[in-house]
Amino acid sequence: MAFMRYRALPQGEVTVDEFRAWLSQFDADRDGRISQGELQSALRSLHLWFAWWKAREGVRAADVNRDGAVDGDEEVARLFAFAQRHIHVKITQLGSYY
Ligand SMILES: [Ca+2]
Repeated sequence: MAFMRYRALPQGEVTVDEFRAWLSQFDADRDGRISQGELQSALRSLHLWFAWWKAREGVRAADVNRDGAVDGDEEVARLFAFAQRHIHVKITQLGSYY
């Protein structure tokens, strides 16, 4: 039985490198790019509502060269900024359980 267990985002302040390391585990086809579907899995692992919608908005916000996936330093940095704006609240909430 295949049970995927994902590492959680570090609690508190997350650096772009930590974010990238966390994100890379959802790169299912290991092509070094995060597609909308892969981003959706990442958001689901955070138990976020509207993961599909947020994944679409995240790729839209980050995908500078419009190839449909997030790759490269600039796009990851833009996705990180998007995540801080849109999922940061949830990350802090998760922290309060411990
Ligand atoms: Ca891209």
